[in-house]
Amino acid sequence: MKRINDLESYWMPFTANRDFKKEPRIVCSAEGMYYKSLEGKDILDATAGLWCVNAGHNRKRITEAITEQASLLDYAPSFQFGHPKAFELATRIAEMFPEGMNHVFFTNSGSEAVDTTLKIALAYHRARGKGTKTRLIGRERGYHGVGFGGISVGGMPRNRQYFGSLLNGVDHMPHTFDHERNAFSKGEPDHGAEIADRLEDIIALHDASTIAAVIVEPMAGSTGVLPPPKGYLKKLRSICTKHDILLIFDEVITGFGRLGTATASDYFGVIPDIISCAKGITNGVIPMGGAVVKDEIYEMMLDEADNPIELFHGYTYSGHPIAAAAGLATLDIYKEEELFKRASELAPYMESAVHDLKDANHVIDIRNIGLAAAVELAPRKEAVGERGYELMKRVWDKGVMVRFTQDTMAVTPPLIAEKKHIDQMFDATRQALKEIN
Ligand code: PXG
Repeated sequence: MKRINDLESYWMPFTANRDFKKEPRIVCSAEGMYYKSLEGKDILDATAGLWCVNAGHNRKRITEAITEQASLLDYAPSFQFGHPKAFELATRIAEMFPEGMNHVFFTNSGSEAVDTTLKIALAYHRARGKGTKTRLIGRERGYHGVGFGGISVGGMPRNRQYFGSLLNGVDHMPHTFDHERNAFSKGEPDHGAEIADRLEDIIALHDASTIAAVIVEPMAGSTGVLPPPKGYLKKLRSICTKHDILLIFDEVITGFGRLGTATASDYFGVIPDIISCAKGITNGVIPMGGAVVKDEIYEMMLDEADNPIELFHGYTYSGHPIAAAAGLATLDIYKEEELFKRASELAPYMESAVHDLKDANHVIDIRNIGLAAAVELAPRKEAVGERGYELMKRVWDKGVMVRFTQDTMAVTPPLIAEKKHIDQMFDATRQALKEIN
C-alpha cells in the first residue's frame, strides 16, 4: 500500500523533482495574500500563484459561484449546444477588452489559447483567399506555453531543444533585452524601439505573402519581466498593418489587470488583431483561457466558410460551465473592487521598493512595470540558475513565495496587495541575498 505522504507518483511540471521531493515546499490552504504551508506557516504569495490569482485567494464570491454552478449544471457540451454562462462571460470579456474585439473562443489554458490564436490566423488568411500566408513569427525569449504551436513560436531554448523539429515555417525576431543601454530602467526602457524594424528584415527574407502572423507578449513575463522599449509595440503594429500580417498579443499574464489596466493593449495603446488570455480570467480557481478576436476576423470566417462549421477547432471543456461561473464572479470582483486601478496605484510603491534592492548582493538588473517586477542576479560561474534557485528556497524559508527563471526573480503579487506586503517581499529578499554567496 502506498503511504499517504508518498511524493513519488506525481511527476511535477517544470520542477526539479528529485530535489523537491527531498525538501518539499507544500501549501495546504490559502486566504487573501497568504498560503499556509504543510508545516502550518504563513507564506506570503508574491507571485499570485503563477501570475493568476489576481483577486487574492479564497474569494467567497468565486467559491460560492462555482459551488452553485456545479449543482445547477455540472457540464454541458459546447459543440452544437450551449449554456448561458459561456455566452455571458464572452460578452463581459468583450466589454473589458479593446474596442472592436468582441468575439471570444474559450480554451482551458494559456497554451491552448495561444495555439488557438495561431490556428485562427492560418484559417482566416485561407478563408479570405490568402492561403499562402502560413508562416508564424515569434520572438526570442518569448513564452507562449507548451503546446507544439507555443513552443515553436516561443523563444525559450530549453522549452524547445528536447522536443524535435517543432512546427516548420516559423521564424523569430530578436528579443528586446539590452542590458547595456537599459539596465535598471523603471517601466518601459528608453532604448530599443528600432529592434522592431528587424521584423522588416524577416518580411524581406520570406515575403509578406508567406507570413500569417506575428506573436509577442506585450510584456515578456516568464523570461523575467521585460517591458517593451518605448515605441516598440507601435512600430510592430504599423509594420504588421503595412504587410497585411496579423498581430497577436499573448496576454496570458498581462490580461486582467497585471499592468493596472484590463489589458496590456490598453496600457500601451496598441490594439492587436487577436489576444490570447487565461490565468486571471478565473482568478486561477478553475482552468480557463481564451482567444479574443477582432470583429473583422470573426465575420470574415463566418462569411467565407466553405462548411457550415466555420472553424474546425474546440475542446471538450471549451466554455465549461463551472469555469464560466468562476469567470463571471471574478470579473465582478475586478469591477466592484476596482482592482486594476488599485494595481496601478500600488505600482509606483512597488517600483521604488524593488529598485531599492539595486545595491544588494549579486543584483545586476531590476525591471518593473505595473505590478510585475524582476530582480536579476549575476549567475554563478558555469552554474546558471543555481544562485536563483538557492535564493528562492531561502526566501521561502522566510515565509515568502517568489518565482525564479534561472537567476531572475519575478515578483507579481495579487492585485489586492498592500504596501506592507510589498515591504515584506523585498525585506525577505534583501535578507536572503545577504545569506547566499
Ligand atoms: N502564454 C504566456 C504569455 C504565459 O505566460 C502561457 C502562455 C501558457 O499558459 P498555461 O495556462 O498553458 O500554462 C503562459 C504561462 C512563470 C510562469 O513562472 C509563467 C507561466 C506559466 C508558469 C510559470 O513565469 N505562463
